[in-house]
Formats: sequence, C-alpha cells, structure tokens
Amino acid sequence: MLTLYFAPGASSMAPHIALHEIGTPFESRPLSFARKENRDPAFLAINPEGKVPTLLIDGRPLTEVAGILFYLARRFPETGLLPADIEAEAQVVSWMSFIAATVHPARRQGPEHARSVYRIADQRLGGREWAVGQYSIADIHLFRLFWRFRGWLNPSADEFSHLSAHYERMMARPAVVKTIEIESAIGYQLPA
Ligand SMILES: N[C@@H](CCC(=O)N[C@@H](CS)C(=O)NCC(=O)O)C(=O)O
Repeated sequence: MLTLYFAPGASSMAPHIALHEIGTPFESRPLSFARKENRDPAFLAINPEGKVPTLLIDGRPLTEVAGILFYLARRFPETGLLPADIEAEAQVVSWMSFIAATVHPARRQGPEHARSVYRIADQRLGGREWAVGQYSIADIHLFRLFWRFRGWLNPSADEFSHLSAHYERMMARPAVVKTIEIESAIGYQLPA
C-alpha cells in the first residue's frame, strides 16, 4: 500500500500528480502547516525532518521529491514516466538534481536570484515540448516549482516563454487538473 503525506501546493504536489498519472490506488494524508501537523510527534517519527512529501511504501518511509518520483516511475514502468534509454534517464536525473539543488532553494534567496535561476531553467528547457524529449517525472518536478514561482511573482509569459509554454502543456493534463482540484479544495497554506 502507498500512502502519501502532502500539504496542498507544497513540493508534495509533484508526487501527488505522479500518482494520479499512474492511476494506482493510494491513501491520502493531507497535513496542515498552519496547524503544524508536520511537527506532530507521530509524523516526526515517520520523517524526522517534518517535511512533505513523504511516501509510505507498505509502512516504510521514502522522502525527497526526486526519490519518490524515481520510485514511482520505476515501480510502474508501463506509465513511461522514466525513459528506457540510459542517456535520457541520466538527463532526467540531471534535471531533477538541478531542480532540487538549485531551483527549489532559489526562492529563499529573494526574487532577483530566483528570476536568474528560472532564466537558466528556461534556457535549458528551450523549445522542447518536454524536458528530455518524452513526458517524464522531470516535467512533473519542474512544473511544480514553476507553478509556485508563477503564484509568487506572476511573471509575464514573455519573460519565461519556454517554461510558460511547458506550464500550459502541464495544466492541460488530467492528472494535473485533478491534483490541483483536490489540493485547492483542501486549501493552500503556503508562506507568502
Ligand atoms: N528537499 C525536499 C524539500 C521538501 C520541502 O522543502 N518540503 C517543504 C514544503 S515545500 C516542507 O515540508 N516544509 C515544512 C517544514 O520544513 O517545516 C524535497 O525535495 O522533497
């Protein structure tokens, strides 16, 4: 059994989307940051960092967006969320490392720095439809970060033309629509 601990709009949105792409049954465990449910001793016993996403695989915790996305893509290979070609797979790992290590923390360093990092991501994506040539977990990871960035700074589509086109393609996917419907109905409690 898979159990996803998530907070609406947080990094956990990425594995939440992946689970809906896959269509496998899973238990949802929404946590409220406002009520500090992620600091609850019961949750800290599962993930001592108190962070989402956390996925339980038959009760065993797996943390970090990239790790969870990789696990889901490998466990359900029929969904094609990870390319079979070794170089394309390495590009997925490269994108997700860049997203986790550089793009995600950029927000904390302020709008100017964040913009400069998203410019690099925009250039890196270029005019491709998807990050590595086929839809993959890298697109899901990238989308969640740009979704958050857009909600924060509301940049014009011209400023990040490739990321904006990618965002529109992602927003057209039923799994993304479903995830956003579920999470927004619970209510976003993200820091400004
Ligand atoms: N490196 C982690 C970052 C996860 C993360 O920062 N989660 C945030 C929400 S976006 C969180 O749970 N924050 C709660 C806290 O730190 O108290 C990953 O990629 O999964």
